[in-house]
Amino acid sequence: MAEFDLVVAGGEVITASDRARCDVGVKDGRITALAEGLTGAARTIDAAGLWVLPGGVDSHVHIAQPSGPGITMADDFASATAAAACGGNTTVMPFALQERGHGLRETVEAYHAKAKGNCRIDVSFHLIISDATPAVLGQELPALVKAGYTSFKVFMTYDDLVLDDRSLLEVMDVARRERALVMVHAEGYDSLKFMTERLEAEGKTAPYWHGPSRPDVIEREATHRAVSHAQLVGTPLMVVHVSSRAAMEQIQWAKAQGLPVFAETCPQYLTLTADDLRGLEMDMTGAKYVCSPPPRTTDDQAAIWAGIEQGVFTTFSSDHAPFRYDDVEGKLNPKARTSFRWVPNGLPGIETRLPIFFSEGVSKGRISPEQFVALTATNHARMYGLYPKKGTIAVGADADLTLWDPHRRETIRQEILHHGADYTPWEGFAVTGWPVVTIARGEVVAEAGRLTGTPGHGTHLARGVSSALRAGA
Ligand code: DUC
Ligand code: ZN
Ligand code: ZN
Repeated sequence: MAEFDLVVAGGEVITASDRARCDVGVKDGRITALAEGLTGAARTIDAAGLWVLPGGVDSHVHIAQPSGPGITMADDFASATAAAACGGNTTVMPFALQERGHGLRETVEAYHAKAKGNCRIDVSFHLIISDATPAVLGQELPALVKAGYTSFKVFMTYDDLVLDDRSLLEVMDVARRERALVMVHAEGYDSLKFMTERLEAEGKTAPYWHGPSRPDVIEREATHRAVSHAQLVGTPLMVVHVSSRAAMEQIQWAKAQGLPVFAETCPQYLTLTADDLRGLEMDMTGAKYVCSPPPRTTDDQAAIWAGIEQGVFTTFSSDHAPFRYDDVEGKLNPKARTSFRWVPNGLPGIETRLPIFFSEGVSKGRISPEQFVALTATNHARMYGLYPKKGTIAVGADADLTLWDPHRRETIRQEILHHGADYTPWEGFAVTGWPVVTIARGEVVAEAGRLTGTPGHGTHLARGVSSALRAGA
């Protein structure tokens, strides 16, 4: 029997901390050797001229999530994980969203039923808590954390999801006791509603006004409030999808106090601006860019880049929340034409996160390849309790690898993508650097933009404790 099922030969192996030209030997889905000149493989992939990176871990994606009456997300688990694999990812972390009136355990089971047999790469669910009942706080949440659902998101806005301050504190307190990580959507409910109603009363209803309805002041206030709540309770906090200088400054302030506050940002906040929501002439095409928080200004982009370079951000995620544009169940649903508030919130980005960040970051000299790996894989695994099984290249780790061509030029176009959306916000965006082979637990799942694995290869991962909650982290 061959010593290795697979050897990836002659590539430049790059992790968050090191780089070396060596072969990667794989047996039974795990890395069993890192050395020069490995032989005895059933299959050898020549990686000469390529970089061998840990497979991307995208810790913030939405898949098959209920999105309101008459609205359907554009991706199920089959299409989302196919797109993720083609985009160089080997693990994604979607949310299991609790709808009010429903329990958490039944919510998780429903998402497992949707995912089972359909995933091409590994998945692991975060929870979204929308109904912090005594049973949820006292029994369901503690039991689910023990079962490996060690992170959950809370919302400070949206009629169907918002938690009031008392509930936020209660959820954070469960997280502290059970050693789970709280992720927060930091936009304030009342201020946002006030702005929305004021704009609508002035007849400002086109998708463009989505941005002005939720200015950076609203994100800043909520970020500060969430940080204060986490400090009061004494638990770490992950502020997801940070979009603005103002919100980022709150995180810098928290870090300067020594608080365990972490931050995530996304491609849309580096590459899109509020002007994209104008569409052609303040028309509905602006809906293609409606996401929350909204894209801001070039000054905010510069601030976020500076934050990335200086280590303010721990993770770079897609916040993939895909809706079709030309669809009555998507961005062009009938109510969306009456006001921006009804435009489904989110962008498709699971397949384009890595190329955009590599191109704008590494190819343009803003970050090192090692920082790229940390921000797109290793830190996700650490923060969400998957390290060192995921997020690195080491003997014993899962053989999750992306063979990356750092010089390949490509233009992002809808026609080359695999997601269920009918558009990409980055149509025509030119990049340098592209994933050419994706290997998930030793199986080649995507090669040159073609799917080569099987649905069902991906499995659900129970997770351990976040590095944010481990002593000395
Ligand atoms: N928050 C997200 O994280 N994704 C989509 C929409 C939202 O509000
Ligand atoms: Zn959110
Ligand atoms: Zn999201």
